[in-house]
Amino acid sequence: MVEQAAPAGARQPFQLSSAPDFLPEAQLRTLQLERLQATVARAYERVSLFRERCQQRGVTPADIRSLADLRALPFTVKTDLRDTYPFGLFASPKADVVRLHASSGTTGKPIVVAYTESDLAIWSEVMTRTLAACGLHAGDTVQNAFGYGLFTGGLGAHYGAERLGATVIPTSGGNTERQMMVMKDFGVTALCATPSYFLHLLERAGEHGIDWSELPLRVGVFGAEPWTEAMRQRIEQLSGIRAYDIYGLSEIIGPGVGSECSAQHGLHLFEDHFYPEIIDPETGEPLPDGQEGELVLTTLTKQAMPMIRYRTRDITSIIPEPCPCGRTVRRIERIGRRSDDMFIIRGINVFPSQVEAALLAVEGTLPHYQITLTREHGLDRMEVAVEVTPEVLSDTVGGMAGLQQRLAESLAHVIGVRIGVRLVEPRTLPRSEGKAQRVVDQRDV
Ligand code: DLL
Repeated sequence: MVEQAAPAGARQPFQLSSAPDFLPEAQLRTLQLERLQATVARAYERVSLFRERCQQRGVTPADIRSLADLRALPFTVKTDLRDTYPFGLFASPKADVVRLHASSGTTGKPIVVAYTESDLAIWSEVMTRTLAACGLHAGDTVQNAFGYGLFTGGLGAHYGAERLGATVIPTSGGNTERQMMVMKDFGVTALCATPSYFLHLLERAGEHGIDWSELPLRVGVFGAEPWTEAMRQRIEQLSGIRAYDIYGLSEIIGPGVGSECSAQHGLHLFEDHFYPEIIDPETGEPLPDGQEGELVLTTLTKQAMPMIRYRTRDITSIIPEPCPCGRTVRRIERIGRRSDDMFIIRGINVFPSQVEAALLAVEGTLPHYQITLTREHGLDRMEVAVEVTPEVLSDTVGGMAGLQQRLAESLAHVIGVRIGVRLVEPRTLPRSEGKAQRVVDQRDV
């Protein structure tokens, strides 16, 4: 299946037919091996942390004779970036670095990531492939509400959309009034944002009397935070657009690591540039396709900051079946959780995405919720606040109690433990302009 063609007379379109997404598998593996060998040699020569770790294990670049030999190499973890802050993992002289981004994380110093000119060209390429996979083409008008700045979302999507031949409107995140104006007046056909910020825009559009069905908006390109299939369905129902999931992380390049396609099942990884492995997060051992574990990525073409076997902490699995869209680059399941966002309630492991799925399975709620964690006498407690629709709010007290009961049951069913639910009025929970804060952790307060 090939995505929609560009309208005649548009700027030079991105050539989907020649895109590396469709390479025959053998050719792709050969290309990956050549690139892997070059990357390992570069990192070994130029990054002392990597070289020392290889020496401790007795491996040299010459030992990488097949893709499977990658397993002999050491992992890289987030703390390696923090410990070598700011520039310790760079493999290019500062003079060749043309861009820096940083990811703040929740505590301490940010991590800094670097790009050479060639890295930026690759980033534009993979973002172009991302947007094409989401059904965008030359001639589209793209409102880019990913944040511009140190965050990679804004500039990543920007260059990809320009290279695709689209018209980009760099609204960045926030300033919702202006977003409304742009969406209404500029003929926007595609919008990039975090899914939580898009929900906020949808809500505000209703208040501004904007009728979605009259807008030419057709596609939403959403990512940077976990969101469930149930959330996609809500978004698509409420807005009438097609909502696609895109994935990436600063350490690897930013957005542009993987993307859904028209099949909307799993995200294709652009594996001619980023080589995936799935490992058991406890033992570090590789897992077979289809089995869930931690995604580990190795960059194959990055110059300024090659990443070898980077442990993403994102939990997913490789989908073994070929995709109906015809792309040969492999797919991963959507990222529902990270290995570090789990909390334990009365002995049961709970992930925020399970809470989202359980809440959205019940009619009468809005897709806005927040989880609060507290600790009493050494035990974790969890409460979920969820907004209800205005109709529910005007219902009888009995109606509200019934809804609360249904939500508690749905949560108990999904999670296996009863959790406190608090119903709140529409528009009372905080709205995000970027990544939503789904969990408020007061356990150390
Ligand atoms: O969030 C890059 C990005 C920008 C991706 C715009 C997609 C769109 P970081 O700020 O470094 O980079 O955060 C990376 O966010 O390890 C995941 O845990 C999470 N994440 C990103 N995309 C998704 C997604 C950008 N589609 C971290 N689903 C990653 C679930 C996601 N989690």
